[in-house]
Amino acid sequence: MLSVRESRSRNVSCLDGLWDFSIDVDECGIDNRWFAGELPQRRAMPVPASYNDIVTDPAVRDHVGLVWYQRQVRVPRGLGNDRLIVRFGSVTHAAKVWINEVLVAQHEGGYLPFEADITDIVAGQDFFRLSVAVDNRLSWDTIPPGYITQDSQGRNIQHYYHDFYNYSGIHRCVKLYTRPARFIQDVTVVTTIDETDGIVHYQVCTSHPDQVSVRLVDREGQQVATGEGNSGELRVKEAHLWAPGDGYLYTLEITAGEDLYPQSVGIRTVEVKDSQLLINGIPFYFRGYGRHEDNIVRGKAHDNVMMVHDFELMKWQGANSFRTSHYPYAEEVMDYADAQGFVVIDETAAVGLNVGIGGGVMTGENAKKTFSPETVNHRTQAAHRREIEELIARDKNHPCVVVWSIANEPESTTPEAREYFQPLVQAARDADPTRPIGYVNVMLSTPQTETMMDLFDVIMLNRYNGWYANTGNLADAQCALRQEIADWIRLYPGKPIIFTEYGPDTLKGNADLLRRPWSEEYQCDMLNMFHRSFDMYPEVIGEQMWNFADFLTAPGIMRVGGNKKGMFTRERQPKPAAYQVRERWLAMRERLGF
Ligand code: BDP
Repeated sequence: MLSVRESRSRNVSCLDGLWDFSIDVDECGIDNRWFAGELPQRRAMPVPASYNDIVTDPAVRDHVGLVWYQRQVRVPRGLGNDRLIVRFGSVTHAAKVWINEVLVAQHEGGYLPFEADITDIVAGQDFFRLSVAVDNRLSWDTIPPGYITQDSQGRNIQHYYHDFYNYSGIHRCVKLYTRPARFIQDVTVVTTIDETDGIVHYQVCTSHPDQVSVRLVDREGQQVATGEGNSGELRVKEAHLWAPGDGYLYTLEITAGEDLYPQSVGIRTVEVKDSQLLINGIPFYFRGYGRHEDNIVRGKAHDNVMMVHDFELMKWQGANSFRTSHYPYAEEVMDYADAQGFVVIDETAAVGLNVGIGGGVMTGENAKKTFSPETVNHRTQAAHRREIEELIARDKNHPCVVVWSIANEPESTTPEAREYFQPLVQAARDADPTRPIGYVNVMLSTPQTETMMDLFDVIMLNRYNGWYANTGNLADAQCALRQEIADWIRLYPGKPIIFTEYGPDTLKGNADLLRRPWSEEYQCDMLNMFHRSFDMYPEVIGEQMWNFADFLTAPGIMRVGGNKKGMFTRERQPKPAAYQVRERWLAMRERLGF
């Protein structure tokens, strides 16, 4: 799916702002045709934002079910023969969209975009009414999965197996854009390197059989190559490569009939070889974090202020990469990572496919099986496949993406797990034969008990030695960790290992001379223990600690106002360990380049 870009044939306007909002307590909005007029008992709600923390009423904040958003939109003037499209960056988790009284779009999956051509419905009108019914319920048929029970008051209670709050609403920008009636539908760009030349392989899909021509321009606007036809290869002499820390982008200007679409292109290669991940033929070492789209008041909403600030903090600390744990991030973040030369492990929203754990701790639900007709089943798998395909369709042209992560901490020790995942790995490879594929492995799934790692190209490990195991005993934690790393290397020779999570909960300001768990000192010591261990194994090619910043979770006895494993607090202030890690990472940056 193409990103929304402005060009001489495409105008873009933004529908963000204050919308009307109502919760649909009795779930009668559709039957009562709320889309046909003003919403009952409406209040103002900003878009984009999670609605949960905006309000003060717990009944709204914790509402499990449908809520409605609505606004009036002016039809752009002078449309001529152009088409008008409305596009949502994400609605969490499912959406139905009406233009006036016509249902124009339905989408499931809370972190990926969708759009609808609304030209014929709004033709001849000055204004139209845009209504969105948002459903935040998770079930065994959704990604991520969950289930609902009723409490003594008859209220829905949402349960899920992942460790972050189920923020809901219209989380990313809503855009209205125009394009010609005959238009460019899609483009796929793959790049290779031939000595000092870059080769850009492109394939363009158009709505009609129009003649396609392309020109590649550099950052200064100078044309460096041209081509004709729907597919082809462009050779760039002495190419300026996209590389970690050097987000150099060319623009592929695609013309088909009246339509012009500008596609950013970073020329770079990615390959897994001999326990290393090579970017442009050079071994890359990941320094960074798992992150969350999580902020005070706005929840999971995309926000340019917080995005740029977070990248500044990551650069301050010497990071060069992150994982989009545990769902696809806003398209703005992916564009910015491209431009900043950040390296990204791009993850689907398949988190919590594991009834044995929830937020790192045993749930006591081991009696239930994760993969069964009553739990994660073939409908979940179909939704998961769609998630993989939609993610790759959205992000395939981002040079920053070097690995697809198709799930976080699924159950991965049974034959059922393998059976579930094998076709999904194939779906990912069919959608993108060029990038390595991995899944993020949970601590309970050891090299000896894991049943599916051979299907994947990289080993990604979340390990909490010293926290959930050997709590407070770093000597024993270290032995166990090193033994396990050695076992992975022995059993899976040639596969690189990336640590995608490690670190203890740490309360800022909690100092402890005895350096015990939850203290700032313990965070320093535990991270140190991991880092010293990583340094012993060339097969370990990355350290992405958990987490960049503290974040909100559902309430629970294991969480004090959320998960506190951040390098930074939720307000983005550094904990002492952030300085220690900074020293290490800046020295590595000095030694290895970016
Ligand atoms: C892992 C999860 C992550 C949790 C983390 C933790 O991947 O989402 O937040 O552990 O327990 O299980 O802090």
